[in-house]
Amino acid sequence: MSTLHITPVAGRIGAEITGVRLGGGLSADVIADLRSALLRHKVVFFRGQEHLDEQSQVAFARSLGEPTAAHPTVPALYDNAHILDLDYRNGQKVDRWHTDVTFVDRPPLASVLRAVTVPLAGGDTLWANTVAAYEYLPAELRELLDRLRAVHTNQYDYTRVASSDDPERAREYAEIFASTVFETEHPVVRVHPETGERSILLGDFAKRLVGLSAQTSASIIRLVQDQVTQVENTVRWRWAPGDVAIWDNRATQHRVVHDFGDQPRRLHRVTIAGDVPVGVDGRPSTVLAGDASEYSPVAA
Ligand SMILES: O=C(O)CCC(=O)C(=O)O
Ligand SMILES: [Fe+2]
Repeated sequence: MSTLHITPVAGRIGAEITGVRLGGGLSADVIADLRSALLRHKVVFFRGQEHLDEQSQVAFARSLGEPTAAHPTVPALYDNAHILDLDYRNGQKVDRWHTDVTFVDRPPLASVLRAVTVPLAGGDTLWANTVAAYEYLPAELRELLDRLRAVHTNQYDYTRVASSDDPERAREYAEIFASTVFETEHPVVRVHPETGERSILLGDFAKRLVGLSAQTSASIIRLVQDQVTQVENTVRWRWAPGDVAIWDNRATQHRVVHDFGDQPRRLHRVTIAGDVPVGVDGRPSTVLAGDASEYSPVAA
């Protein structure tokens, strides 16, 4: 047992952790407690970690697993190969519910996100618990979803930018994002490799359901996403500089709230290598396009 204090933030997801200074070299006890809090609460928050920089953020992330490259297609921060620089002046849009990097066969196990610059108000981030979402579905719907598979892709429609955005920058960013095509077929319900819990694996990169018409696919995806993102399944974090959030990317979706206009907002993300998802029937995800081996090893 370590000296961590863990306080739930919302009823079904999220906890704030105090009593730890994040960085490399944390004791095995602390790491074990952090890991179990992450499995239980799905996203954990830390205030006041202003001492962290790129190097120590990566060193800390390494204690949870092997850091991936910053992203399969988006270049890393200039001086650190593991840091994805989320700076909203670059035309990046993450204001739709998603699980990180699900267009590859090995989506990250977890993401470690650190606030560098945030607006005085606005730009909160929301997370949804995809295990709770599954558990609260009617049994008949769970049984259907257990058998479905979905195609996830990084090819997305860059024309769907908000009116406040710069369409030219959004188009440029979308071109980089999709510069190499990645496409993977995942089970819609995955079995969590550590907890055994069933979790919904969909989100914004899921484009269609295998074997169903485009219309039926879209309707079912919308139905499920509406359930996942019900406010009861979510938690919302109001950032201050130096805050860190870690989420279990196998059990959550998230999105930013894009209500901060032109104010600067910048966060640095490190992702930890994950495994290949497995469905209720034991079938793993399969690659349709793209080789993600340079992006990330497969976690054991
Ligand atoms: O900027 C945010 O709040 C979330 C960004 C995001 O989607 C991510 O870090 O994976
Ligand atoms: Fe994300």
